Order: sequence, then C-alpha cells, then structure tokens
Amino acid sequence: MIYDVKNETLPREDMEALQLRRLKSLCERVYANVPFYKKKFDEKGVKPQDIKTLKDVSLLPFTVKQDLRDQYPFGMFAVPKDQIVRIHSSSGTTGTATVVGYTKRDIENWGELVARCMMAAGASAADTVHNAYGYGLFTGGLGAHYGAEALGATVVPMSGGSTRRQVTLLKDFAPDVICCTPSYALFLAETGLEMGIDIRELPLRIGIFGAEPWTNEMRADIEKKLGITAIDIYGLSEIMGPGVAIECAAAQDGLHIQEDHFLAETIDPVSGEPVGPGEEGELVFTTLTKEGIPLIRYRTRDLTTLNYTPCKCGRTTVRMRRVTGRSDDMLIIRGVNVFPSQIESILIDTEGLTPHYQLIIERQGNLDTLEVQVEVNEALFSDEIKSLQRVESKVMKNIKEFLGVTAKVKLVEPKSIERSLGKAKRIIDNRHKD
Ligand code: DLL
Repeated sequence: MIYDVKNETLPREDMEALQLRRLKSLCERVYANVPFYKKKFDEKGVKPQDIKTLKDVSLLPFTVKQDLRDQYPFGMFAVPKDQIVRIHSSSGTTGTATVVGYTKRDIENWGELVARCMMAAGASAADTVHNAYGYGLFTGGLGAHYGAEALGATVVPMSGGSTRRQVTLLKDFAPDVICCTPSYALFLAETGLEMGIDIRELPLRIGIFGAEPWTNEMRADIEKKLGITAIDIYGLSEIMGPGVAIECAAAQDGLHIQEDHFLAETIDPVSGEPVGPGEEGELVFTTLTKEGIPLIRYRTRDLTTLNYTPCKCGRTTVRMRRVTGRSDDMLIIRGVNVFPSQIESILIDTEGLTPHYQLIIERQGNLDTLEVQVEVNEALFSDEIKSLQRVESKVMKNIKEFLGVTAKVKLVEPKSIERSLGKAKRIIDNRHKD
C-alpha cells in the first residue's frame, strides 16, 4: 500500500519538473534570507537565476556540518524565530552541537513523510506502534511519533531505556510495529529471553530500524530472533530526522528517497564531483521544501549508490543502497581502508558469534593495531577451549583474507559488551589520544 500515491509514483519527468520548480524557489529564499548562503553564493559567483535545469545544482556551494556548528545555534535559520515551533539538536561525538529548527509546516511535512515510510514498511492505521527511539532533542522519538499519528496508528511513546519494562509492554500491549535502533532490537530479544518472554511468539510483525549502520546479515539475525520483517529507515537531523528514505516491504532492496522533498546527489568525497548512478559516492541532499533550516547540497558523509530502476512496489522514487558506512567512519588501519560493517558481516556469518562487538584501535609506535572483541553465544561459551581457539583463528583468517588487515580477535563472554539504548558504539579509537 502506498500512502501518497500521487507523489510517490510520479513519472520521472514530472518528479524532475517538481524538483526544479522547488529548487529555484529554494535558492531565491535562502539567498534572500540566510546571510550565510548569500555569502556562499556570492563567493562562488552564482545567483539563484542561474539555476535553469536540475543539473545546475552542481553550480551551488556545498554545506557541511562545520557550517552548522559555526552558525550555532540559530544562524542558519531562514525564518524569524517566531515561526519556529520546534528545535532539535544532535550532539554528535565530537565538537559543538548542531541545532535545527522546524516551522509548523515543516513538522506537518515530517509527519506525512514518516507516515509514508510506515506504510511502505507494511504498517497501517489499524496498527499499534511501540516507539522506542529516544524522545527529546534526538529526532528519532518525536519523528517516528508524529509519523505514526499521521498514519492514524496507535502510538506507545516508550522512548529508550527501561528495557525490561519495554519487553513487558511488548507482551501486554501486543504492538504490531516496533521502532528502535537495530542494535537495541537485539538487546530487547535477549532481555526477553532472560525474562522468559520470546518476542517471536508475540504478534509483533514489523520493525522499523535505523539511526545507525547495520548489514543484511544483521537484518537476517534480527528477523530470526524477533520473528518480524525488519525494515531500514534512514534520516539525519540536519535534513529532517527519520524518514528521509525507507525500504519498502515489497522489495527490501534499497531505500526509497522522498525525492519530492529532498534532492539527492552522490559525489566523489575527495573531488566533490558527481558520480554516476550505481557508482558509490557520498550522499548529498538539498532540502526542497524545508522552511526553518533549508540546506543546500548538505554533505552527509554517508556512502551509498543511487538506483533509478523501477521497483516492484510501484514507487518511482530513486533508491539508495543501505548505508553501511560513513566516509568518516572508515578506519584506515596501516593504510588499508576498513569499514566496521565489513567486519560485522564476517562476525555474523561465523557460527557461535553474536552481533555484539567492538573494534579497538591503538597505535603502538608507528603501527596501528586493530582488536576485534566479539561476544560468543552461550553454546560456544560452554564448549571446549579448542573450539573457541578455532573460531578465533577462523575470524582472523577471514578478516585477513577479505579485508587485507591483520586483526587480533578476542572472544568475550556473552553479555559482556555494554548494550546501548540508542546508537551502538562500535569503535574505540585510541590513536589520537595523548
Ligand atoms: O539518526 C535520525 C534517525 C532516527 C534515522 C531514527 C532513522 C531512525 P542523526 O542523529 O542526526 O539522525 O544521525 C544521522 O545516522 O548521517 C547516518 O550516518 C546514520 N544513520 C541514520 N539512519 C541510518 C540507517 C538520526 N538507516 C546519521 N543506516 C546519518 C545507516 C544511518 N546509518
């Protein structure tokens, strides 16, 4: 089922005409109202009137996270403060927070877009949605909440934390849909088993998971352990929050970008030049309808490919391959580029290991060292030492063979790696500490 048939199935020419119209008006708006953009446009020698085709977007300047930090807190807003009805902020792991503001219309659009996502995931107005994304300054909680309400579903505004209580309510309220990070979904399944509640036996049907990278292997694991269909939802605070793109349940093959609101490009992260469809690049978004804090060519740092081929669900919107890494998450271990997701795939594919892991990077002298700590499951834990050693060397061998780096692999006890209630912390990089 498609929530907004008209806008989600526009023929390509109509979509592009709509995008161009919106892009032109966006450029006029930011040039007139945001001194930061006026300066950027002037420095590049580009005027709003220079945008004649969609391809002309490449004439426009990029925006990066640091720009939002430099304009902290409200310098990028394009409307007077009295039109802003909501603020969200992402703290990030480094540096000053970034702040985003929404007008009433922005909030309405966001609700509609997340409602589209929920329907694409297979949910309907008849469903109950257990929302375990954190409420507060993080966009996950309120974003999913307003979307579920716009859809007409019943929302349980659980937020993150109180994991045992979450499991009890999953049993008692029998929701059809759960929203949380993929790593937290696994933690819920694990906690359920400790409490004698097998989530697979509950009516829960659909999980809408995002806010952190995960792999297809992890999806298979979640689907098995929770007995649900696991759908990938993508978004970022700067652009809106959750709901920028979503997988459809029909294909589970790439995430449909809400192109009537967000113009997507992929670029070479080093040169900044556009890359072609199907080629991996950094995802860049221009917000076509945002009023509070419209952004031009925002560099997400997320790596993906764009796929314009038709999808069997009937939506015509471009699909992005799931994001398995960010250009700034890429680890360079002794010169070799390694993404945490590549290691995750190897771990999950290994019998006896769990998706709970951490990567610890140190520098000894001038050499980087990578240690992979991964929890074993109960069965392997109670097996002989010899079996543990066999698994350790198998993982080391696979990492060496597939990724070309030498890693120390340390198997750790079940449940010894700290569980996160939101985004999982997978990387501990001690190289840049004094
Ligand atoms: O994480 C918004 C969100 C909330 C998305 C709930 C989905 C569900 P930020 O905290 O600003 O916003 O973090 C945005 O998280 O640039 C990606 O690197 C990463 N990310 C978000 N969704 C996915 C996903 C929210 N499905 C940053 N797969 C983004 C991979 C994701 N990475």
